[in-house]
Amino acid sequence: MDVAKAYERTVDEILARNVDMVIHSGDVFDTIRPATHVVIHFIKQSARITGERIPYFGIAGNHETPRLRATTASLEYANFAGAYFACGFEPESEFVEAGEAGVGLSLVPHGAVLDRELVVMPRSDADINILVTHGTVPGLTIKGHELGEVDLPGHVLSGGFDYIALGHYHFFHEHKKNAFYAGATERFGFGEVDSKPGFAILEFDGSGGEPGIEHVEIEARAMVDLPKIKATDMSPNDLTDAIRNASEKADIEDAITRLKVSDAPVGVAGGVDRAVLRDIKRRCLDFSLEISEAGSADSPDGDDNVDASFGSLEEEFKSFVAARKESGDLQKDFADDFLTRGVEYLRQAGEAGR
Ligand SMILES: [Mn+2]
Repeated sequence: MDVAKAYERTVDEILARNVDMVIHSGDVFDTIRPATHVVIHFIKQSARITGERIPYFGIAGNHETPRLRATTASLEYANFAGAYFACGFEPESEFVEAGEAGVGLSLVPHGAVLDRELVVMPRSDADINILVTHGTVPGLTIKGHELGEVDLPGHVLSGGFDYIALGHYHFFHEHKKNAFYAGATERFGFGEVDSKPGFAILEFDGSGGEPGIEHVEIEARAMVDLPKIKATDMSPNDLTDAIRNASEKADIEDAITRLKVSDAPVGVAGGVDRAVLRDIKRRCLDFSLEISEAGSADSPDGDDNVDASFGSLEEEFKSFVAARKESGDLQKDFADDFLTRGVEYLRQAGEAGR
């Protein structure tokens, strides 16, 4: 699947709107070492912005910040296309003529956020001052839960800026009247099934007040969460029929599709008609069938993020990583990456074994 298309569509929308400046608040890439074709796509599309003589600035997010200060971030490729991304461990300050305004940009890449003593000041020579940074703000709540971990200290976010461009949280989200997460341009998992991918347009009227802000949605891959099937007492044929019915009731063409089945009698999952599954897989971009057996730890409708077909092994792996993270044997960022990838491999192995 072509995730990079989202960036191209975003650039299309940006260019259609005659903007005076473009700001990226981090996590262009999801890894420190993106594949070559991804980097090339990024440079080409970025050059469409700078080719119109539109100033383009950004910062590195947590995903693309090098682990070692001595290494270089892939984002620096953008600098060859005339954009500028701050990728290091220090805040940077830029003065940019954009439209009729002199704009002061305080670029605080994720690597600099880790500095607890961080102080960032607006520029006195600028008409408009914008702070660009990446991380979790105090008080950010997701699905009713406040995130315990805050990596953007409050004192940095209160310092006299006209606007704070936040990156990291994938939803378009107002933190304060003048501080927003622009949100991601693409969905990255089923936790974001309700998100509206896009970007934010800011408008400053020169009065020194809060800018107008508009969220521009862009077309993204469709994600479809099919209604859950409770498979108590079902035979393999019953379950096959239920899966086929569920897939026929929704528009899953080219979508990323998920179907959860709970309480399947032991052994029934293996008897589901493979031809039916193959047919569904052909219709959508990606089909993830998550079957939990009756009596497995996670079969009640509790945790929505658990792939129950791998309940026990996955749970064991998760608690293994959590314990190592807790004890400090694994560094937090590494532990999170390790967990995500490990779970992915377990699920892939589960798919292949079916
Ligand atoms: Mn991030």
